[in-house]
Order: sequence, then C-alpha cells, then structure tokens
Amino acid sequence: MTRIVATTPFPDQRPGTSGLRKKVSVFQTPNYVENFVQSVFDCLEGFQGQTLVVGGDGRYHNREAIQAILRIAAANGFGRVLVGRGGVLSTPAVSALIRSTGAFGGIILSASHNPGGPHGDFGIKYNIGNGGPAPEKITEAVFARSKVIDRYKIVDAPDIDLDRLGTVKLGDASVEIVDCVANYQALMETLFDFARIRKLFAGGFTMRFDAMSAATGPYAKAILEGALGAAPGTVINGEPLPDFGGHHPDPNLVHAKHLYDLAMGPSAPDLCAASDGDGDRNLIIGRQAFVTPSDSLAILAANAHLAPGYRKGIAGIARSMPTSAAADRVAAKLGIPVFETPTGWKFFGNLLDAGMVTICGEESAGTGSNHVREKDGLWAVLLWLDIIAARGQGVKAIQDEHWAAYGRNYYTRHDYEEVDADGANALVEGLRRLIPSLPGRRFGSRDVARADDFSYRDPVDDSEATRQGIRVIFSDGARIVYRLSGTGTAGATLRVYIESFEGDVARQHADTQAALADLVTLSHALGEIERYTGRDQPTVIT
Ligand code: VG1
Ligand code: CO
Repeated sequence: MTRIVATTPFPDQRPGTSGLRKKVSVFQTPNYVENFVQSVFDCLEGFQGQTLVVGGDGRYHNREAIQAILRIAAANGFGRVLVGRGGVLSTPAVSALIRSTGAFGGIILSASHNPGGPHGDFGIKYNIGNGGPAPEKITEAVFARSKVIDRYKIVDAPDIDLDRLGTVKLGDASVEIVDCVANYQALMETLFDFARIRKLFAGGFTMRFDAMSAATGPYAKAILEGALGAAPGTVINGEPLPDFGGHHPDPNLVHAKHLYDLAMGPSAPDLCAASDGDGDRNLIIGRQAFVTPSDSLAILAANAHLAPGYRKGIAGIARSMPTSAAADRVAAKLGIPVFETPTGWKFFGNLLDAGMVTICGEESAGTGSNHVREKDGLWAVLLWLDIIAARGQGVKAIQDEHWAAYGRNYYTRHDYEEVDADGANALVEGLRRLIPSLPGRRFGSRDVARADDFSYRDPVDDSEATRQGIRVIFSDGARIVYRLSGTGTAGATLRVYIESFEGDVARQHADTQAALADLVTLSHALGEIERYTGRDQPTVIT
C-alpha cells in the first residue's frame, strides 16, 4: 500500500562535489533520507515503469537507507529496481549497470573516501541514464525542491532480504537482487587482454591490492585472484566492513602509507595498488616508484592503445583544472584535444557522451574512460597491468621513460582539513582581491603570467560553472591553485595544488616536496594561510 507522509524540509540538503554528504547521525534523523530521495524523484520526469539501480559502498547505514529508497522508488512508480547483493555495488559498477540495463538512473549510497561507522560520514548521490553523476542543473533543482518539500510517497511493506539473489515484489514494482561483480567483470573483459595479464601473473609478477575493507574487495578478489590468477592473498582487506575496519578508506599517502612503505622497502611486490570506499579511486605504486594520479592519467592516456578496448586510439583527454598538465603534453603529442574542467566527475559526462574524450582524470586519484561515466579504480589498475604486460616493463621503467619523453610535472597537494569555514572563505576572498595585481609580478625566479578564478563553459550544452578555484599561473608553466573542498562534513578544507615542470632528464628524480619547496613557501605567503586558518602546516600532503 502506498502512503503519503507529511514532512517538513531540512535546509541543509545541498549536494556538494559528489552528492549529498553528511555525518551518519544527520542521515539517521527521521525523514532525512526520505525527503532527499523524494526531492530527487520530484525533479525527474518519465521514469514511470522504468528501472532504477541502487547500491552503496557497504558503509554503516547503507542497508537502512536502501530499504527506505526501495519503498519510495516503488511508491513513486519505478517499475524495477536493481540492487547489488547485500546492498553493495561499487560506484563504477553502478554506472556500468545503469548503462548495460538501459536503466533510467541510479542511486549511490557512499561518502567515498570519508570514514564510516556510526560516527563517520554517509552520502547519497543520484546518477542519470548515461551512468554518470547528475549535472548541476539537476542537483540545483533537487536542492531547491528539498527546501520546500512537504510530503513523500512510500510503500508500506516489510524489509526486503538484500542478501538473497532473485526478484521480489514491492508494491507494484519488482526488486531484483543481483550479483555485484558479474556485469562489471564482463565489461572489463571486453577492454583488457585478460589472457596476457594472466600470463604476466603466471610468470611470477607480484602484486598487493588493498581494498581498504570497502566496496572493491569482491571485485578485486574475483578479477585479480580469480580470473587473472594473481596469488591468493594479493587482495588484502577484501571484505567490505560497515566501518572500514576503523580506517579512512582513502588511498593516499597518509591512509595507505603501509603500501607506500611496502613498495619502497626491500620486499616490494611489482605493483601496489588500492582503491577507496566506493571503488572509484585508485592508488598506483610500483616498486620504488610512486605514481602521482596526474602522472598516472598521462601515462595511461599515452599507452591506452596497447589495451584491446582502446586499440583504435583515444579521441581526447579531459582533466579537472587542479590536475597537472602532464596529460596536456600527451594530448599535444597525440594531436588530440584536452579539456580542463572544474573538479568533480559530473563535468566529464557531456564530453564523454559526445565522444569528444575517451580518458578522463583528476589529481584526487580518479581515472576513468568512456566505458562508464564514473571514475573507476579497478579499471585503472587493470589498464596499468595490461600496459605492463604489453610493454614487458615495470612501473618504474615506464614512468622514467614517460618523463624522459614528455618531461615531468612535479606535483603535490596540500590539504588543510577542518579549518574554520569563515576563515577559509575569507582566505579565498582575499585571493580574489589579489588576482588583478598578480600578473607581471615576480616571485623569486618566476613571473606570474596569469591569475584568475577558474570558470568553465561546457562546450556541449553551454552551461557555465564559475568560482571553481583560484589559479596563479607562472610563465614557466608552474602553478599554484587554491580551492575549498565540496565533500567534507566538518568545517572547511582548503586544498592547495602545486605544480612545476621539469624538462631536463637529469633533474627529474628529485624529491617532490624539495622540488616544489619554493612554490610551497609562496603558497603560504600569497594565501596568507596562517593568518586565515591558524595553520602553518597542512594536515595531509599527497
Ligand atoms: C574531492 C576531489 C574531487 C573528487 C571528489 C569526489 O572533491 O577533490 O576531485 O571528484 O572528491 O571523489 P573536493 O570537493 O573535496 O575537493 V569521491 O571518490 O567522492 O567520489
Ligand atoms: Co570515491
């Protein structure tokens, strides 16, 4: 039976860089999930009788949220809802499933790399029929709707057993609990030469993949240890846990430091890799060779044609603005276009749909291609494996050769987490005021060529995104970029992105922080970071 429940709005349901993200306790407020999901459906048209895909990264509150979403979806008229078994689907797997089933859209329950558990974070994101995150036009409409919503529709029915494969009725809708890996694995098999990678492992190639007790575990085990024959134990922390074992499922140099130490130590495997909470990010570290996400994007783009799925070459590359220009050098050499977009995967959707780009990436450990409309952690790992197998070289040799051919973009990101929000906003305002005075000024050995607050006009639909980050660009190509995070749940996080180019092979093997030290110092002075945030050091360096 469908019921209409009266409700009052929550004023804070503004989606950030990647959906709505709040503390678990906020999502546990009665009607909070219901209001948001009904607000999403109220902004969509034409889904009667259509299919919705639902899955999450398995974090605390995943199952409760899914039960509510199923009831609301059925009450609103969706005909079929596909749910990953146990409520778990990685973000790229949701994207793949939406596309392969012709679903109307999907709902992803995740706060990605943010910590989970009762005191951690939770999130809800709506994806459209192309499999990708809803564009800003939709997320803004949902936010507007959430501020005035006064009722939601829900089917009264007992909880559905999310662990049993098969189809059950819920009101007039049917709910199908599906295997979470099969569809995704089949897609990977069309892109990569599994036989070649199997041979690589059979020949003694060693690997450690840390699924960080999050969504990628089942995929990594089935594909790496199962289909590709990597040694048992290659995948660690392979069981999704509601609190990720108490860790941050963030594959960076802080939260995956053990992998870095392993890769740099005497018993390093050939490849170390990790993924985040919802499986869309990736970390790649070869033996004695850390690969920055920006370099990974460039190297994957330069070598993608070696994998069967990209044999014909790539049409173009897109990168988020703060991502280093390493990929631009590859695009220039290949004679293909490169697009610079605001932070967040939703800005790649139109370019991918239009066939203008094949490979996309962000400095925040996200890489992906036109096979789905999300970044895809395991995809990146498999493409690396296929390239390693095809070239018969390890990560370090591939990276060194890449730098020698294209030059190296030294790159680092300094995060100042959970700083006072007013202070952070004042810092950005201060930089905005500074912009007009910067061009032509000399700092140490560098002149400022350009400074602006990044804005982007989508070449496909002409939509515009403004105030996307302060850029200070030097005449030698070095950059300092400042922006505030849109995914945090406490205070504000200031991200400072720093990059410089080194064409001289003899100088491409310095320590990153040392190579960028003068720009780091300048980033403090220009932004008056200590004055506005009270911090003289970042909390996280990646
Ligand atoms: C961060 C990253 C951004 C990424 C977003 C979602 O956003 O910087 O590149 O797209 O997280 O990633 P922000 O606004 O905090 O800088 V995840 O793995 O949620 O899906
Ligand atoms: Co993620």
